[in-house]
Amino acid sequence: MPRYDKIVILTGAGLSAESGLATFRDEDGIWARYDYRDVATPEGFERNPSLVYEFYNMRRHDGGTARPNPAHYALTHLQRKHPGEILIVTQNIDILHEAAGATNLIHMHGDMATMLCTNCDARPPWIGDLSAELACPECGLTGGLRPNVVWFGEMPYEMDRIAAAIAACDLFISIGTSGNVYPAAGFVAGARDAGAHTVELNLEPSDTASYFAERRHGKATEIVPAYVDALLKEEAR
Ligand code: BJW
Repeated sequence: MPRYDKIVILTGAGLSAESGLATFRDEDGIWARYDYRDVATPEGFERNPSLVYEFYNMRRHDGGTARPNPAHYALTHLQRKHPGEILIVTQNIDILHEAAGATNLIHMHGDMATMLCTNCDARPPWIGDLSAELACPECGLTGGLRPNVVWFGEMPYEMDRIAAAIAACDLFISIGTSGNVYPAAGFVAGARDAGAHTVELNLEPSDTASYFAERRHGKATEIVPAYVDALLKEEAR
């Protein structure tokens, strides 16, 4: 009988930092170079779609060359070895969890593998650079394609499934996220209210650090594999 039956793992940009992908709010992060209102809101896209296409084409190029790091692989290892259920909820749009072999995974802020057609709601594969001239492969209309990402003011994906998993989990682990962006930043409080043990694994204490029962701070490639090893050893006893 494992100590924890149902585990939810929330991941953020810090998990992919050591794969070479920039975080958002660190000193050298994406928001130090771009105003989020210009590139990560529906209003910004309406004002200047070319800038938004350019921003996400660049992010997709960077993401395409990135490889999973030992922290991504450690989480996949945990999913394979742990006898209970493990849901990974990522805020990241990169596809490094998939590349590392993760299975039960939700991209709550979308992903860079697909586009979103605002004309027909299709989410076809994103191949090549996005532009206003591109026609949707499903409905054939031009001008409606955008990155399949969740911007400020939009509803994150699969919130019902996430809420149900958090309400039922007995271990909640948050990795590489600053705790700045809701609703993800509120998951720890929900898990705690549901009686789960809560663990933060991050480079430094996040904005929501005080909500966690256990905190380990350091680089994801070091602390995540170490935490996974310790958890599996404890469960094997
Ligand atoms: C390392 C490391 C290493 C570095 N190892 N660690 C109150 C309640 C509810 C909502 C709101 C509220 N107040 C305001 C809102 C609205 C808004 C919001 O949260 N605003 C805040 C700024 C206050 N939220 C929304 O609009 C969301 N929608 C919404 O709320 O709908 C209504 C709703 C309400 C209630 C329930 C359900 C729905 C949508 C948010 C969309 C976010 N979109 C973005 C961009 C799109 C995707 C993309 O382009 O990639 O998503 S913003 C950006 O931030 C991106 C990220 O996924 C997200 C989170 O960032 P993350 O991952 O935490 O990165 P960082 O950089 O902040 O942190 C990295 C951390 O890693 C740091 O702590 C480092 O120390 C650490 N680190 N290197 C380990 N090597």
